Amino acid sequence: MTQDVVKEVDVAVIGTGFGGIYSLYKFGVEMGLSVQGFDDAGGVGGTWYWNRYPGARSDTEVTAYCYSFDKDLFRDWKWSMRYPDHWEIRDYLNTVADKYDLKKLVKFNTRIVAMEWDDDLSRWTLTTDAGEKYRAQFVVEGVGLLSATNFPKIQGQDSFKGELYHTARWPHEPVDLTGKRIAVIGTGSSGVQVVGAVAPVAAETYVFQRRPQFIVPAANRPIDEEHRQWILDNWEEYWHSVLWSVTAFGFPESPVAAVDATPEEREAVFDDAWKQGNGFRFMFATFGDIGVNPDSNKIATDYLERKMREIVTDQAIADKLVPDEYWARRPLCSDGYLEMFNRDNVHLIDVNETPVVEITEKGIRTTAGEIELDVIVLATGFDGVSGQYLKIDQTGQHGRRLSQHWADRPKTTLGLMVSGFPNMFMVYGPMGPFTNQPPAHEAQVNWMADVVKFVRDNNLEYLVPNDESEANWMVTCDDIAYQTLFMKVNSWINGSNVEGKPVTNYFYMGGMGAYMDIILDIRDRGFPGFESGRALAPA
Ligand code: NA7
Repeated sequence: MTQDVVKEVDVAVIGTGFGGIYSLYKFGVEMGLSVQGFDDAGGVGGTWYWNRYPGARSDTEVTAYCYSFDKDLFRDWKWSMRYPDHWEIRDYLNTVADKYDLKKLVKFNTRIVAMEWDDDLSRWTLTTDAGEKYRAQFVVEGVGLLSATNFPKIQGQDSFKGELYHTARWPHEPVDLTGKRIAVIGTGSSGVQVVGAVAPVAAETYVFQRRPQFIVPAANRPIDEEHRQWILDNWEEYWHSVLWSVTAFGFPESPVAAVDATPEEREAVFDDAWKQGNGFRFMFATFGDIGVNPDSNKIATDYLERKMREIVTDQAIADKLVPDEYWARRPLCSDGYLEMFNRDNVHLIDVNETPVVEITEKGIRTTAGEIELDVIVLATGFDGVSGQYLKIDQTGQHGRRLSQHWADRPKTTLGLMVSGFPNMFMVYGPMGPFTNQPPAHEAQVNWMADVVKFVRDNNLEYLVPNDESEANWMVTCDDIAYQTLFMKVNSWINGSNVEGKPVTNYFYMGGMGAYMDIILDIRDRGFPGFESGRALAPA
């Protein structure tokens, strides 16, 4: 080991969210390899370490938003609600990390800023923000799909004398919003949750909306104990059904096309889904073609518009709250967001009508005048999917830089590995499945573990996808994605929310089950399309 390397390990794990924690467990505990984790946060949780804004909670049903690798954990851990809040999710992830004593493997408050592959040694050298170097044979990047913040540059932002927060970098100490004048910029999942939580206590709430979203009720409620027990009693079958579904959300998806149903059938199905709550359920469990067939999409949005207009009393406000585009963004759900607009002290500012001119010392000036504020909340989202990877300066074989390799758009094989970057794995990387994440994380990390076993069992030192297999995977992903409506509507899903970012396809949209078949087939056939070898120089 050269002197400037602090430590050499089998596997380095960057990030300690759902994917990173499972990676630490898989490689460090189950496989008994030497592991070093890193996280720039002060504790585990990943995106849930940072997302502490009022109202922050999962809007995915928790019985599929958890780990499946430990049945005892599922039995012993009592989720309070169908959608746990950020405190409860962090508590859960801390409990898992403590149960397997994983925190001792992690250097917290430490960001990996660069990684370089050494062909002679067949090893990665990782450099931290403190300038320390670590060496690892394999690297797992569990850096998060929605983790790098999208911080808008609004003129005058620094002059504001009040409090200004981004939802995904919310202070850890309590922020008292009672009786304050608050602006919320952004109406995605985060903005909708913030508004629902702060409007009831604020003096005035100003919601700055650029494009509205379709909203389905969340119907949050205590955990259904019967369903939880059913899962325990049918453990293998349940998780198999999750992984071999389209979206991995744990509910049965509908194979029926909305266009093939009668108006009465549609109404009954939609009414039931509206009552049950959950955006993903409404989109995927009602009918099977809402995301792909424009006519079916319109059938769904007509219903949603009708229901949204029933909630909002003032139809002039409802006009602004109902989108005029396909329902093909990440589906939202909320209990109470729309209802807030029936309050006198909640104001909808359509920035298309009255654009923001600047942030001033006292508040926000739009073309209609200055609004005085105590607090500005930026609920402006993330540089999703690829943003977090590109924050690390990564150099692979023959000096290939990730930033250059991805200059036109992010390219991967299976959303898991990148050509020219041996032994480097991405948990839920670009061109990975478009699904609920925790089950997909586990499946992907299990596949990575199979790669590690393959390399070791065959007396090799590295495995890397070749350019051809990467190009083929990109074609496969694009062929599918461009048949969906998700590519027709701008959002973080196609990169359009961040200025200068490639607007393109970032996902494999063929469904989780099909994805499982593909990755397991490649594994079972000994990784065709990948190259492998040994170090050029003896270790
Ligand atoms: P999203 O879903 O990307 O939403 C961000 C919101 O911020 C969205 O309404 C944007 O408007 C709005 N936005 C962004 N920049 C601006 C500026 N400069 N001015 C006005 N409005 C702006 O992020 P979230 O954090 O809510 O959710 C991200 C994901 O996290 C979510 O999908 C879940 O998977 C969890 P737009 O609609 O783009 O016009």
